[in-house]
Amino acid sequence: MMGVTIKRTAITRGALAGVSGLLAGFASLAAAELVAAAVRPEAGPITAVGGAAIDLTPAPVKDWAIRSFGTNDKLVLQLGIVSVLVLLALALGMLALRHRRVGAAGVLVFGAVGSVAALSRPDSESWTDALPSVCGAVIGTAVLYLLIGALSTDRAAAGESPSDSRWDRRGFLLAASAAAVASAGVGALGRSLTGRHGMDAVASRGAVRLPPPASTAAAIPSGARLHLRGMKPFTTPNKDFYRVDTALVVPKVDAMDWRLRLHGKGVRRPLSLTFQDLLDRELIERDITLTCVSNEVGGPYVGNARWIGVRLADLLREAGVKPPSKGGPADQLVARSVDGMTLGSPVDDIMDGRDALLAVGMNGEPLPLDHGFPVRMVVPGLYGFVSACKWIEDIELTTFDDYDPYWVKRGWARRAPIKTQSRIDTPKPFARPKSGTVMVAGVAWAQRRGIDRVEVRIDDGPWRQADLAAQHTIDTWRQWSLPWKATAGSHTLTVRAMDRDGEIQTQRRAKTVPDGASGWHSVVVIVE
Ligand SMILES: Nc1nc2c(c(=O)[nH]1)N[C@H]1C(S)=C(S)[C@@H](COP(=O)(O)O)O[C@H]1N2
Ligand SMILES: [Mo]
Repeated sequence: MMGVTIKRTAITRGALAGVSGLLAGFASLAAAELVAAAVRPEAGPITAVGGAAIDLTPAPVKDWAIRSFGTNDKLVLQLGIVSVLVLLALALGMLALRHRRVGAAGVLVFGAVGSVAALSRPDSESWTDALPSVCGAVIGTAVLYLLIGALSTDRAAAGESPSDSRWDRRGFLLAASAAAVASAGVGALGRSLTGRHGMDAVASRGAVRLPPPASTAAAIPSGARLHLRGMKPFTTPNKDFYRVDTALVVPKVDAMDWRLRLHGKGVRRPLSLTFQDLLDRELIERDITLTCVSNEVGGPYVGNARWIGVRLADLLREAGVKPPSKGGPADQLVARSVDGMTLGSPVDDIMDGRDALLAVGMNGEPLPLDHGFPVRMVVPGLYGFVSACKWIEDIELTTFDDYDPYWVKRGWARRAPIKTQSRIDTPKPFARPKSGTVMVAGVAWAQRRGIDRVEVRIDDGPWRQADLAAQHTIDTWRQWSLPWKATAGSHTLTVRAMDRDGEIQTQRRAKTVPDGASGWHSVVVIVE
């Protein structure tokens, strides 16, 4: 009888020790959140550790995460971090029940990990970034020590009355509830302060009035848009535009405080520009299709928008920069964002007459925060990771020999022009259309070259020429369609494009790493 009671008591105390660990973890994250709101929201332990995890993840794994979870990859990462923390907190609670000081001190290890992560972030500029993790760890340690204290009274430990759980049940419940309520309050306060932090950026975006561009975009020919069900619109609305970046917390930049520095090799007159300086310059408006190197054949990471911005080549010339083809010393332009991301583009490409932009507007509004407010780069013909720096704040002229930007350090190519690609948007994979005429349609892109022809093959039949919608500009994608007399059964539809250089899209299958996927897009349908 007595044995059973002791065992049950032990189990209860063990479980409550686990709960203590969880409460300590919760208290420590809440405290860290509050301190981070005061110091810098990005220095919070979850964001810092998550950011470090993203940077340390090998390219193939990252690519797999983007492929499997798409834009939810960051949410999945955060859930992963929290799950690991929950398990470790339970374990620490149990440990603390046996070795109170050791267990409680274990929380400090997390503080150390969080601090190191926060301080090593590329956007970290001050030792104060360690404070959220340090304060959180100290609070967590104290909470665990106190709660475990209530669980293990000396009397119970001395075994005076083993049949009865002499630990302070009431004391523990009170302390635990107090810790839970206080943590929830502190966490909520931290959250609301963090939210307020971004409000300057939101307000400054709301106050932006984009001047009319000196050079407007050419009108999109009515023949450029096919009105077919299942097709994506020619111009991708901002809310549907794909988003790919490493930012766990979207940088909130106040346009009024923003400055862009332009400096480096061969820069005779370094520049420092405000947002207003940019708006006061000649603005141009262009339709440009952006593509991510992580886009699989047939994938969704491509979008077309109407950008407004300043010609980057004009700024470079003003600063005295010459492209290497004209004897300039710098062949790489490295753009750096406020969150420490670096992207490198060939100076020759940017100055070859294409509309490489420092963009301030996207589809008629200031850049959305997710897409780089207040200023980003957009370069026709180059994958985003070698050109499209969002939240840009610094441009340095250097060489490909001297500096490898973020993605290059992680196994991606130094130079990455966009490969000719085509995609079937309708019918969808494994659709079951009725036999008769079925519209096969989609898009093709070869920015800087333009699309000359699109061909579709049914099963192993001959290639058939698709009807092309009008080509708007060589920097935008082009829609195409083909009416197909579908017969009952399972069929494989395949598409390929030819660019205006006469180059046929290669059949050779390549992975996204290091310089973009290639191969033909196929869709299997079952005609009824
Ligand atoms: N600061 C910053 N800029 C960035 C990135 C990033 O991670 N951080 N990702 C790049 C990549 S890989 C692509 S494809 C484009 C995507 O731009 P979008 O999210 O506006 O579609 O942004 C580029 N600019
Ligand atoms: Mo990308």
